[in-house]
Amino acid sequence: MERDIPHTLVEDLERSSNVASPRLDPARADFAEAVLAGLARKPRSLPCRFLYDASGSALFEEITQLPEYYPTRTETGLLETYGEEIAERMGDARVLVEFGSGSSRKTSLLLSALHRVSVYVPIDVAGESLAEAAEWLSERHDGLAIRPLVADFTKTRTLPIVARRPRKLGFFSGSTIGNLTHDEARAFLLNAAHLLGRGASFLVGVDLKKDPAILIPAYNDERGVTAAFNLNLLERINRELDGDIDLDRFAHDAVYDPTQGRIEMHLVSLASQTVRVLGRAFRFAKGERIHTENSHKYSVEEFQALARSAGWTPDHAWTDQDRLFSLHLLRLE
Ligand code: SAH
Ligand code: AVI
Repeated sequence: MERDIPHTLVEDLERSSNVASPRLDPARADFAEAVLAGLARKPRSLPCRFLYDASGSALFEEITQLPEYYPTRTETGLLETYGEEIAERMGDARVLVEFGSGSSRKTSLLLSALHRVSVYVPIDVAGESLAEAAEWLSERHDGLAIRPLVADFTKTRTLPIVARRPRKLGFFSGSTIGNLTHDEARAFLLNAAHLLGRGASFLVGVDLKKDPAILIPAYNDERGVTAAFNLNLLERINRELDGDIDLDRFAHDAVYDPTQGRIEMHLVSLASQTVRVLGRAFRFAKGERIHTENSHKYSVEEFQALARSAGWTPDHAWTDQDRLFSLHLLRLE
């Protein structure tokens, strides 16, 4: 969709780029606008959806394999154990819409149990990983029509024509809903209700509240993969927005805020320094932070209350033995 880009920003982009027609690239303008605004506000923050360029998506896949990062293997285990039961409860609708589909590895497990699904719409901001995932999935699920949508799932208001059937299935895995604030998550669930329609079933993966001694290492792993994932945002700014940020002068930090029930990722300035992005200067004091991601954790009851507040009826929740992760089935009556 064409966006309304402030004139000065378009000029900045044109001045800074040696690539033809930056004016015609709304994705870059969206990134530029968010970065200039996010670095100017105090405290500084950047929207976490920008963590997922091609390198960021690859680093996230690496995170999912880390011994400290329990969410992916635990949710996969739940799908392997309860797949048939989940599919039975989800019903026989033909269209599956997935939000933040990433590599679609868990989707393949779900699709193997959802025998009636014939149309799959994965929605993701990361265009390259979306295309790769679509190809990977098409090799494994014969006859499945895949219609990827490169879009922000908080702003998606319509689906491709083949998916416009009255009753649909939804999937939102990985606890990506935890990357939204409670208000954003409620708005997302309201919009998902609009997209999926009356009679819809929605399967949502949600990370559970737990001991920070388990949470902190999951977001600050020994090998430093999560640090690289976080710092890649600065590298993306340098590459796409003509930045001059020295990555050695920022460090990854992950903290748990018990009052908000969330992990926060930050980038901490290791020195008093000035960085430049699109010709604009931003002064950092030593120790000053850029907040790059929230990852909210919920109890089963807290998430069910949130879902109810957005018009969804909780149908069932599956959890693993160690109560690390939950899979919620919601219905729209
Ligand atoms: N569901 C997958 C991937 C989780 S990673 C799994 O469980 O493994 C989060 C995914 O959501 C990434 O692929 C990222 O590109 C995508 N994403 C993050 N914010 C988004 C947004 N606002 N709109 C669309 N996709 C988004
Ligand atoms: C995608 N999302 C649910 C991940 C999470 O756990 O919040 C992103 C992530 N950030 C750091 N590690 C993983």
